[in-house]
Amino acid sequence: MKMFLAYLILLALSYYAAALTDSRELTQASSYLTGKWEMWYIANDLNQDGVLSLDDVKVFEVFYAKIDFPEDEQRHPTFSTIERLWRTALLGGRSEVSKNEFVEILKTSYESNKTNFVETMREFDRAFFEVIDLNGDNFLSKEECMLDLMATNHMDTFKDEEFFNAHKLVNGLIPFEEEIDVWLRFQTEDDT
Ligand SMILES: [Ca+2]
Ligand SMILES: [Ca+2]
Repeated sequence: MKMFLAYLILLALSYYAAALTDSRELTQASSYLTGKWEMWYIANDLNQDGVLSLDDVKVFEVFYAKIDFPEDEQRHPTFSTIERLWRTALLGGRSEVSKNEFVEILKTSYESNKTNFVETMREFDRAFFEVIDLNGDNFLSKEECMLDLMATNHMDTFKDEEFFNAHKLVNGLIPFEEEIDVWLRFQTEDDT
């Protein structure tokens, strides 16, 4: 009888431990992370009409379409990747979204599968950086960053070159992977 009781207690404890483990594995977006997404919504509203839509990505495209690319043929496939990701990952397939809807779309995606969410954001960031990396060397120069900030109406971010110099520079340039990591931490991390 004692053995049986001990067995039952062990069984109960193991279920309890499993339940604790499960709850730890649930991914929930913290208010800190959703706060960053709210800031990102405002930053992505490139035409500054108060609503996020495909018109915003057009602002970016129109700016870069005017610049002579050394690898001109590369630009259009990258633009179509950006549009696809903008439409699916940020707009949830709609033509435009409010700030609350935007946060909800990201929250649902993040909480259902964080790994997929991070990979989608990585693809999204890479597509953008491929456009702004004008000479295609996989590094971002100060001039390339300035043009990007002009394209996205964020020149104020560049004040005193602080923004640029905050990166881990290699020979005075930002390595592509470093810039992607910086953005991924902003878009997907709960505590940085
Ligand atoms: Ca807009
Ligand atoms: Ca470059």
